[in-house]
Amino acid sequence: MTNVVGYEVEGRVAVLTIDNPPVNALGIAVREGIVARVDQAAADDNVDAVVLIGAGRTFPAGADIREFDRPTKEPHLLAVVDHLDSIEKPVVAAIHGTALGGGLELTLGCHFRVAAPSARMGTPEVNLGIFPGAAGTQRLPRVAGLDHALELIVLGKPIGAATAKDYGIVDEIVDGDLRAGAVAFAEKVLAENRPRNISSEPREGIGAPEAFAETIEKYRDLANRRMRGQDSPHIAIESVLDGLRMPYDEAVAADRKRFEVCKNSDQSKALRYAFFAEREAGKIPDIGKDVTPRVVETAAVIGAGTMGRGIVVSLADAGLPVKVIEATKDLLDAGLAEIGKLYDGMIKRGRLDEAGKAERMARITGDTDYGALSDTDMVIEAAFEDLDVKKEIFAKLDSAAKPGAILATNTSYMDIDAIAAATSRPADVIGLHYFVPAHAMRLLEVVRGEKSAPDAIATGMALAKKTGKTAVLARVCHGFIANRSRLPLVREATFLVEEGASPEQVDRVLTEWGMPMGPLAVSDLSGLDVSWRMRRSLADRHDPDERYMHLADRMCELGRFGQKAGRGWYVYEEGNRRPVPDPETEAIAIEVAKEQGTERRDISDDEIRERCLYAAINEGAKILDEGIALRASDIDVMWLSGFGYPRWRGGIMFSADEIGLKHIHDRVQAFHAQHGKLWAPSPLLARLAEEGGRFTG
Ligand code: 3H9
Repeated sequence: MTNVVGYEVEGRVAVLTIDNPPVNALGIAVREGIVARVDQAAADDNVDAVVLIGAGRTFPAGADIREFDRPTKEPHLLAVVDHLDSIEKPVVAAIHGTALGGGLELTLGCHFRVAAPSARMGTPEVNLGIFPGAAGTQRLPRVAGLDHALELIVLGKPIGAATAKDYGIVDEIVDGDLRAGAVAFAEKVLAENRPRNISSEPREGIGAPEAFAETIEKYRDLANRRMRGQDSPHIAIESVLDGLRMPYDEAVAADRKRFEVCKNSDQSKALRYAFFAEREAGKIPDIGKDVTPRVVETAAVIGAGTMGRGIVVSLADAGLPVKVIEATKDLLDAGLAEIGKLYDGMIKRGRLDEAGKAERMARITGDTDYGALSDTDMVIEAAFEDLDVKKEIFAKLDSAAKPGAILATNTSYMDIDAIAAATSRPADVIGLHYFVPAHAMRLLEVVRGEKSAPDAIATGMALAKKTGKTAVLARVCHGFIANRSRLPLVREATFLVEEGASPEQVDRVLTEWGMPMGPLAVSDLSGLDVSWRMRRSLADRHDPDERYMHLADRMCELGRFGQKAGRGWYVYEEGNRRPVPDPETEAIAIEVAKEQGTERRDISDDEIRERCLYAAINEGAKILDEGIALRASDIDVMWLSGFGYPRWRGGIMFSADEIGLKHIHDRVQAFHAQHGKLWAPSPLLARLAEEGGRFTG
């Protein structure tokens, strides 16, 4: 029990070291160990003060999230934190790495806190659908003041050691050896006979909620805007307010009950699922730790269009020197100028300064000659979506790039094996599918071709990490995982408009489900012509028995390309991105419905939700069944980081499991009977529905 918390005495200071890799999570063994060791120190006549520190990479990064699925074992973390208050000898927390959630709460039970300069601290619990349930909501306001406490608790973003010192959370920053510095600090506390700070005691300046109405309103508003639909930030605020209204003991007693409800909520389960799904996505069964990614110290991007420019920025932001290759000097200059403008935009929004821009721009060089690529470690092609163009580029790359360079294509749907076949080294070819805008979007779909080498794939995954992106692996098929699973949702959205729903009804139903924007407003934003071009390029492959998106084509034929044209599914006033309903869209829909023999009718919100979501889920099941995705949770990670699917619903596949696969299969069958071939049920969905199974375990 105590072997996860070590005990050593230095001079008259006991050093308790929590050693529970990888992140020193506060599972039951650690909780028991801390209590036992603290009691040992309290009873040890050779000890006058205590230092609590983490071994390895970090101070505890929180409660053990995996334990949340099981009944809580005593001692509860709250009891551990409270127990620290009762020790007569000063206890100093020594923080390095990430003291998060229960980890930070543990430090608040200590009487003093010192930190390494690189340490980060925070209470990210809201991101897991809970709140700091080990008295963080009571102690943090007393230590840091209400505004700073609410900032940490409601927004869930960690802060650095220097800010923590400004907020009064950290007493001293220790340069050099943390353990030695913490012991020296404890000795100073003893020498100066400093009183112990007990953060559960009432604090001056923290009073009735009415006195803080404005601050509280500010965080309610931020929670509504940044975590729309999510309950936990509001529950966290209620918990903080309890602390203003009640004595400490009553407030924490209320928290214990509230925490259990929160932890068992559907939202928390989905958010915890999302946390582990993201970590799982980085694991590829046949590419173990023994496969080393290739060294990438230089990169190049072919094409300085919208996508190429975003990729260049994401690479330069991560510190990589990047060469931009364009066909002509004019195109190159225009591309580089646009990249400069992207940085200007960041400066305007206060996210970068001029020096930061200059530093990044200095990493970016341009050329019109593929010969410039002879020493580049990774080349990412971001040219026009045309298979012949891409094959031609890859043939050129084959002769220009050095042996072992990674040759990546940023295609969003094309056959990577066909592209790889244009080279003599298909093992070096992978897909890196970025999302617009590539420098800002978190998702990176890494596509594994038939012949991609394991270390080439590992390099793609590592590049994602280096550039702050979430990578998900896909196999080759038209549209890979992300676009292939989303297309059916957009398809149904347009069919529903043809059948009688308005774009605003369709979009409202999906935003009510939690999407940040409706699919039709998104199409207007990204341009209706993008998928129109794709449909036309596939015209010869179209199965006449499958329903076709005639209305979407008609919108494009009429020049309704979306925001850039001032009209698409909606109309847009000059210089305004707000979609305004347009009666002309209905007139066009009526006309197309007449031509296609589609009966127009009143459509319920339920039908819109079911058709849009279940079409995507059915396709997701096919993607899984065909082995295009390694696991259902990978599809979910794509929807969370690529399409803004509400995190508190886990992802489409997790949502399907929660709704029930039997119900979904029944509805898919009904839609199949009504709307034909596109709705053919996935065999995997049929099987799991029959067995009472789940996609996500
Ligand atoms: C809480 O504290 C509630 C309390 O208020 C009240 C209680 C009553 N538990 O992310 P990584 C695993 S709620 C269990 O890849 P990094 C993770 O799954 C908690 N496991 O590393 C992975 O496992 P595997 C509040 C955890 O360096 C491995 O550790 N705290 C936990 O990129 C490495 O993780 C949080 O929400 C955990 N708490 O990032 C912090 N944390 O190797 C959650 C990690 O098998 N954690 N694991 O895949 C993080 O944000 C990041 O993990 C951290 C490290 C920044 C710490």
